[in-house]
Amino acid sequence: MKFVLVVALVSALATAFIPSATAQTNLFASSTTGVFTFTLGGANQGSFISGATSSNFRRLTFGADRTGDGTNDLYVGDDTIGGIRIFNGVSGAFDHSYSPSPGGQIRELAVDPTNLSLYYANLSRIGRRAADESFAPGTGQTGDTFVSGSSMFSVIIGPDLKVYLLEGATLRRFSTAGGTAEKSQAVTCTLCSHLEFGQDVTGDGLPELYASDFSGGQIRVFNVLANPSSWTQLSDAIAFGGTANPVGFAFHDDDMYVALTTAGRIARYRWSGSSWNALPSPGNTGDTFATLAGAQDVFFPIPEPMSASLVLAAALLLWRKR
Ligand SMILES: [Ca+2]
Ligand SMILES: [Ca+2]
Repeated sequence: MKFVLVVALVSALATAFIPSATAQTNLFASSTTGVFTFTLGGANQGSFISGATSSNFRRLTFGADRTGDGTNDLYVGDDTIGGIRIFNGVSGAFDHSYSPSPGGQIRELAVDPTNLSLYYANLSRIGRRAADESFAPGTGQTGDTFVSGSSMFSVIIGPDLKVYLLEGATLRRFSTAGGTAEKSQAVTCTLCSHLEFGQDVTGDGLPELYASDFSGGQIRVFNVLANPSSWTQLSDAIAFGGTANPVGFAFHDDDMYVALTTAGRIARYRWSGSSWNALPSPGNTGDTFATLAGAQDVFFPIPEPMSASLVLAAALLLWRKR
């Protein structure tokens, strides 16, 4: 049964992720004023986007092709317009934007890899649009509202294809149908601003759920997959201190990249098998991968269909071992 599920998902992903003209191996990073690409050596390759400016860009992700060229496009939250800007995923040219209603303060973007629906957190709710931008409300909701609430800063789709979000300091899990939370649990997090599944630190082959604590200055870690009915909060991955203000972060191989907005840099750490250790890029010290004033988010695009399929298939195959 689970094998059938894996095959079905791989097929869905192969359809959903359309081949890109160019393979992307760079890190994409947003700051309040731009979107840049970096080599894994920490070199800033300059602005990726053109045709739109802001003083309040936030999170970024790659999602459904809206420019019609057959490649995934770049989505960036923009507090200045209270909405989401869509850029050509290959050229970086601005294409169009939309403002959810209620709009304002888009603080997180997440894509469902099976159908490229876009989820967005804007404090009072989680919104959702289908790949064609049509409204995709959750059960019992209208318009583009997936679920409503308060202090909604973050949302992510897990390898179990469930929707995880933090409402204040309460971690909640929903099915993609929305409606009532399947599970809710209070956690320690002062102001969590981003969620991501990443490095398995418990050794069971299942990724952990990570959250950046903006005010607390930590990267929090939750084990939510080993026992879906009983979650545990693990030791913090990294403690930056309260003034660095970690926001978006991303995983690549054994490394974690973290955008520290007030500190104005992207930090990098490598998992040793037992701890996270600072890994500066050449020419830098401490945990500095690159300096970036007003750093907001970091992201590794998965533009090629097999890459996307293999990532989730691998996660699900590991999941099968339970
Ligand atoms: Ca495109
Ligand atoms: Ca684990």
